Amino acid sequence: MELINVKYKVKDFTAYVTINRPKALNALNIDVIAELKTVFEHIEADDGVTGVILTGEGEKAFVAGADIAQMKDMTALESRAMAAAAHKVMNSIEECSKPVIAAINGFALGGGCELAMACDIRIASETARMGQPEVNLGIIPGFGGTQRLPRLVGKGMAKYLILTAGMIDAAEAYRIGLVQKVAAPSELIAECEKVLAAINQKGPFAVKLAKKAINNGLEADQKSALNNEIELFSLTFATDEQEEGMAAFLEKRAADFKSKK
Ligand code: DAK
Repeated sequence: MELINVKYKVKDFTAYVTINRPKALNALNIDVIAELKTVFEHIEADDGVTGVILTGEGEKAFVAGADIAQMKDMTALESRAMAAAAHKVMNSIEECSKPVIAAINGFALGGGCELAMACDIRIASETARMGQPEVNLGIIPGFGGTQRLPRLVGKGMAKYLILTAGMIDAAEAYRIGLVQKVAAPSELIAECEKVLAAINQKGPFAVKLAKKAINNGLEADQKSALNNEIELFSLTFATDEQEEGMAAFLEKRAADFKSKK
């Protein structure tokens, strides 16, 4: 993988993906989006990765939005191509078979907030600031914000944030359910690792199916979503994981899912 704008490393089965344009507050340009695509394709195919932490380089920003300098002179058709490419990447993160945690280490604005929302879980540094300031620029959110934000915080709060272009701090993001935890800046990555470690102790197939059931369900009407849950739930009974998890409970011992893989 040739990467310039994104850093990638794997340690202890965790992939660390870091957007690396600190001079532009890690703004998303076409190259970053292309590199994220490559990285997430790689993660999906790599059995040596069981979880992902996505963050921004430096102490100031997760991602301060799409790159305004690059967008300024785009034609409508160019902006459409960019949106299509970015949506594919956001979807591949949302649908990744491994849990993805956004470590929000500073500004997460516009496309940055949208990138964080495509992740499964968001953990913010106390210094994080989040928002969808697009209407300040005469545009609307274009990387999924009009759809993922109301699904996370409700229609009223999403309209409030998008229409006012307001920026909120980590405490407020936590209060409205936009982030699931807040950590001291120095503890941010460790906190994400702790959450991934907790998930990794569970049955990996069950974790994957639970994520799928939630994602599928939110795209469907309730009846179809519940039917989908029945199918995925019953599938877990075809696995060694279910046998091991239930046997371990009844034998009053910790489940050992790893040896059942
Ligand atoms: N794009 C490009 N450069 C950026 C940037 C951005 N989004 N944000 C910051 N920078 C650059 C600044 O220009 C500055 O560069 P130099 O002047 O040093 O060369 C450097 O990063 C440091 O920024 P500041 O000097 O402004 O730092 P401050 O601490 O004073 O302020 C700030 C931090 C985050 C409050 C401020 O930088 C800021 O307001 N940034 C812009 C936030 C923003 O509006 N983001 C864009 C939201 S709109 C699309 C789909 C989706 C989108 C667009 C198109 N299509 C399908 C085409 C999404 C759009 C958005 O994300």
